[in-house]
Amino acid sequence: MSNRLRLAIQKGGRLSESTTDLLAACGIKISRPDRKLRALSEHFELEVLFLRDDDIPGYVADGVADAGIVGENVILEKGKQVATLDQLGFAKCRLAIALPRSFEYSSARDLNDLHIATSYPGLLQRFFDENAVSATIHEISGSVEIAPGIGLADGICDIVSSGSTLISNGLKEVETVLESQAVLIASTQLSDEKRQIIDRLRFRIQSVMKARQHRYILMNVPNSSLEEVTGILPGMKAPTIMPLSEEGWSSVHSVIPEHAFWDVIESLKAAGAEGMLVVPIEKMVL
Ligand code: PRT
Ligand code: ZN
Repeated sequence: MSNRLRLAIQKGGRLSESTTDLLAACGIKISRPDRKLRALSEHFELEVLFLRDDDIPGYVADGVADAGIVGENVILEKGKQVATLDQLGFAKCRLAIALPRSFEYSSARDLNDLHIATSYPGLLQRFFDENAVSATIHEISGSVEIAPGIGLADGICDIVSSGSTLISNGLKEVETVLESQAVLIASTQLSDEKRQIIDRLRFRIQSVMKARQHRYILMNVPNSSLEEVTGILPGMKAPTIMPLSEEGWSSVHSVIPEHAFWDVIESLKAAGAEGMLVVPIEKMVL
């Protein structure tokens, strides 16, 4: 067993599905009969522990688990000694301060003397210190968003993703305390053997993440437009250009970043590209 890397992941919650999807995309299948709290993966030296997300930093810091997947917000709030290795691109959210909609807010100074309810007292206090705010923190463990409505606090500091929870509770976001997403963390005391396993896991994760961030694009281009089209393509290397059977036309293949996708497509179209096909990439190994 000791030659397996012990990876702690969330047992059930917002991180669970994306975490198991990521591992599956890395070729790591976890069979978890009877929803046990431990499982071994097939085809990779991993033992997976299923925990509450709040417990993951402590388990990794204590060496009970070698590594973990958890939100940055939880790591930073807990302040445990762990190494944060990679951002994983899912469970994106922010820790934000919100006040009743009618509050006239202009700067952090307006927070002075307020009572703010939160499950993140450590991060909120740090924000107050950095911004020279003197306010009272009420630590509560759940349903933070209802605190102002029931008169428990003037405002809240909580995780926001779409913002709809704030809106439906008559609150507005006034400050961002932290931007967060899921991260891979590890113990700072890994043996050489375990370090090798985690390096292999990271290599796979990076190949999957790069693939998710890119698209493969194929198009037909009149030869007279080739120079303009290749100038637009921000591919990894020069694009592949092959002659079509139709005289004067070429097929151009390239890889483009997902974030630039629509801008690039519009420019390519304007430059004369036709019959564009856009294909997801499964793995990308550079
Ligand atoms: O049971 P366990 O302790 O393991 O889970 P949990 O209930 O503590 O956490 P869980 O599963 O809710 O969230 C796990 C992690 O997902 C968090 O630590 C964040 O890193 C991340 N995450 C991403 C979120 C959200 N988005 C999110 N929207 N965590 C919580 N929320 C909640 C937020 O607290 C608020 O109640 O959703 C509400 C706001 O959502 P919007 O979309 O209305 O803004
Ligand atoms: Zn939790």
